[in-house]
Amino acid sequence: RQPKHLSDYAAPDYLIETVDLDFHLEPERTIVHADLAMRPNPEAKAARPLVLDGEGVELISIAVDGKPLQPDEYSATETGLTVPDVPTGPFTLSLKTACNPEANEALLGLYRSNGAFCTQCEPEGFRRITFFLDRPDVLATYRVRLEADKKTNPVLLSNGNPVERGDVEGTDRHYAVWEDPHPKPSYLFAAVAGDLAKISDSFTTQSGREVALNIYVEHGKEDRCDWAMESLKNAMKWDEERFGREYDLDVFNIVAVSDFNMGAMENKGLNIFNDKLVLARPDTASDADYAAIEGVIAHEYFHNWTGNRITCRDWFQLCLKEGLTVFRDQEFSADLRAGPVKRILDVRNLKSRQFPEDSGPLAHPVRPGSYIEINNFYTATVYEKGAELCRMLQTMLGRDDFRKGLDLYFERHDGQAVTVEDFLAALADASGKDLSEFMHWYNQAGTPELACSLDYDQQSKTATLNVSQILPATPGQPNKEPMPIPLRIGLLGPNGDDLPLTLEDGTELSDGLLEVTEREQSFTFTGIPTPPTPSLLREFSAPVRLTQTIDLEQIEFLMMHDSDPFNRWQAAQSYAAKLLTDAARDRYNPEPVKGQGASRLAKALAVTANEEELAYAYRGEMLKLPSESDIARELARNIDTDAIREARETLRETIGNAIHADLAGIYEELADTGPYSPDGISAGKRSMRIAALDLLVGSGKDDELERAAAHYRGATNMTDAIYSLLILAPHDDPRRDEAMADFYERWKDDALVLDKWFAVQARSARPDSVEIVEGLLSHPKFSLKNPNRVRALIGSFANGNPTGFNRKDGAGYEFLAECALRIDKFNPHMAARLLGAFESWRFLEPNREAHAKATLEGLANAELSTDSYEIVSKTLG
Ligand code: BAL
Ligand code: ZN
Repeated sequence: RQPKHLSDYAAPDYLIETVDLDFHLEPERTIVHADLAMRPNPEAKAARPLVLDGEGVELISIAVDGKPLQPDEYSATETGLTVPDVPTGPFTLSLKTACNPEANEALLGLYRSNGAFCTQCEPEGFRRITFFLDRPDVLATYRVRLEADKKTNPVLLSNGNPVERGDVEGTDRHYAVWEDPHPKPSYLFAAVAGDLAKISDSFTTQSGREVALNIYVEHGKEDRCDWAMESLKNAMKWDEERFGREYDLDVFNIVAVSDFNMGAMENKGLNIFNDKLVLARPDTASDADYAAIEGVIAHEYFHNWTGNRITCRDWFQLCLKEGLTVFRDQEFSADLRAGPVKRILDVRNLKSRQFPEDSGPLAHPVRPGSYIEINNFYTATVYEKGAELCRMLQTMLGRDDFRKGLDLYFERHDGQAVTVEDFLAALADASGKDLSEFMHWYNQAGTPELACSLDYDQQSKTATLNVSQILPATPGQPNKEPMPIPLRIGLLGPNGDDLPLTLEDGTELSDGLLEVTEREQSFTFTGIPTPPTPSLLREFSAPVRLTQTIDLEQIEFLMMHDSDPFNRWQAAQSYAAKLLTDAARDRYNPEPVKGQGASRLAKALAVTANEEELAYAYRGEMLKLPSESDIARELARNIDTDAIREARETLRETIGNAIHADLAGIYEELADTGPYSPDGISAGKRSMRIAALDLLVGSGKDDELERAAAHYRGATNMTDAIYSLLILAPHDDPRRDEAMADFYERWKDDALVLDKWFAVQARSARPDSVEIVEGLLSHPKFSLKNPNRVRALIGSFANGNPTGFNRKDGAGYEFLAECALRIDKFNPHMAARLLGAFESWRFLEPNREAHAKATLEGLANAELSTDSYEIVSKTLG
């Protein structure tokens, strides 16, 4: 349980040039022959024993250059293989090993999902298949032969291009050989064997090469793959047009499996997906599912260049591939759909998942300096904040120079395993901009606070923006250096138009972009005729917490007039958040959410909702109140989740009544969305209509609950069905029970849709939600072994039901701890993820805080995996 440190990085002692693997696939005993062409690394300090990683692998035989080694010439343990004496020049290491895929419940390495063999090797799963230098800076070309029973495994896949296949004479077995010409680290290895259906298509690259595209799924699911295929083709085209990146093999395969710890995996030429992120049909997948599939299919595809062709030197550099690839998939989705709405969704995701991480005991830099278990660092900080850093770089360099920088990065480092410094050096060299201070963003944890105030001087007709950056202490980092922060702003004149921005030195800011570099800085604008209304951090130009002295009237003004769609939405959120935090701070006080401010907010929302030139999806977002977690985050301390819920429900009621007629009008007007299509306009209409329905039901009128029940009954697609079910779920009403039973009956044999049924109940804020969720653990359709079902029930409860999880008596905490302990015995990765839900325990009011602490202490005294130990010990602090 000793931490590893970035500063201890040392180049590998040996290199592996080619890997020849031969798999004899059997469910309970798979034999792997590996021939590894190795040589000492000239960059290593001294000749050393050869030490290979391994985990639970059984060594059957070992030879060097064809000569078998005697037992006293090596040592093989549960965690590795050491050969003290190997040749000083190139040599071939031959290993014969065995593993048991059927018994592999950690879902790392080679395992079985629904009768098929599949693999997950990132970050350190390859060592569960054979002994290896299982680190990302050892790059080799692979030739893989898979042999298996032909009847049960007609499909045999690995990375690269298929080169040979045939029957094994005299047996019921067959084989396939795959070759991957591109050197890759072991974490990108993949193999799949099973009885799968496929849909096929093709893509012609910009240079005219034909690529065969296949998506493999369970039989009977072929009719749910069209959207994933369309998304893949769109992604391939977009990456050529936007970043000049072309695909580099003859085939691109995607396999969807139902047991998968993560969302998907970018193995070279053979992406393996959680089937949740592939399968979609209008009656089984919601608009959000469609959007997620589009984004993740693109994400994994984009890794081909950002991650695979150029990979990470070590796992501390994980953000190098993940942050950049998330940024690329966000840009892709924004280009394909309504850009501002995508930005709103991304920022909402960042704030709800990454900001709490950054302010809690698990805070770590985007490039961490140490870790105990790397699996715990696939975090919102590495991914989402990592993407924000790339976005800031693009903002500061401008799109053209950013593109030039990336071109140089690809040219310089193709085929290499590199660092964040290499990435920034390419951007700096191509743009001529000094980015040395930008490294602080990668090395310093915590969300900076940007405290702003605007002073207006009537006499000189100037407005001065004063900015301070406050860098909070985080674990192990008490003091921090100021960081370069791109701050995009506007100043609104009395009619709501943007005023021209001219700095004192005469510089005209046509794009409103300032660069804050000091702890304290001021910017003075000239020629401002009257006191302006500041619109700060437009487009959310940096991942910071903006604080400013601004009153409700000014926020309302921005909500009506801001030309920046992001900030216009932000103003609506800020207005509501102000009312909600005033109502939920210390003790529940209904006045702010029932009084005049709430009525004004309601009227402003109605005006925006009726602005027809705004996109439906955008207007839908405007109608959504901040979530309970958003309010908790704004309150920052002494959090009482019941008071928050009461405040939010009251504001929902006030708004639902104040603009009832407008909402009902919107609801009726959008009734006919035509045949289902996942496109932005159709999805936007559904989203806006459901947002109106939510407020209407919030009004408390009985006929509005009937409206929601009728919405469920009349639903012709999953979006309408699942959101109306979600709205009905907290109510004690026979119509809720009927809808829930109907949904179950209809979908009880469809795993992905049934996950939604579990999730809706887990998220439903009811006094008895702990008991409901506990009861569902014993449901015949529930299994702790399937990650999707665990996330649907236990994950949704812990992360999507703040009142249930934080119930005053501590029962929610106890429930999560018990589940995590059970799961930790066989799937530590999954258990540790669930335990992340405790990250904000110190901000709770004292009674809840005490319950959470007692539960965490109980966990700390239990027998834990390394994964869970790291989370629990750091969370307790
Ligand atoms: N590399 C793990 C899955 C992903 O981020 O694409
Ligand atoms: Zn990724």
